[in-house]
Amino acid sequence: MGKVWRVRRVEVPLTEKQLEGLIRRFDTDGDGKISRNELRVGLKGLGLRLAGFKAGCAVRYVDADGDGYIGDDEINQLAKYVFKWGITIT
Ligand SMILES: [Ca+2]
Ligand SMILES: [Ca+2]
Repeated sequence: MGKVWRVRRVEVPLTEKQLEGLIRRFDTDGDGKISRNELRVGLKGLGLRLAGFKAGCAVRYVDADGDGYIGDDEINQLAKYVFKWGITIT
């Protein structure tokens, strides 16, 4: 009450849990894994700069078993990694 909310450009930082859900939706071919390309497209969709570069770094960092994809058990780590970038939705 009496509080004026500015509806334009309200930046809400995503939590790790929200990021994880978001990242799962990047899996456009539905194989349950996030490829570097799917991550790049997804990050770009969030308006992130250098999405291709960041996707490459993220996969290299997070891909523990080295298959080049972010599997189900690695998505949680990816969410943690992406969280550090402080993704916000506007
Ligand atoms: Ca996929
Ligand atoms: Ca992997």
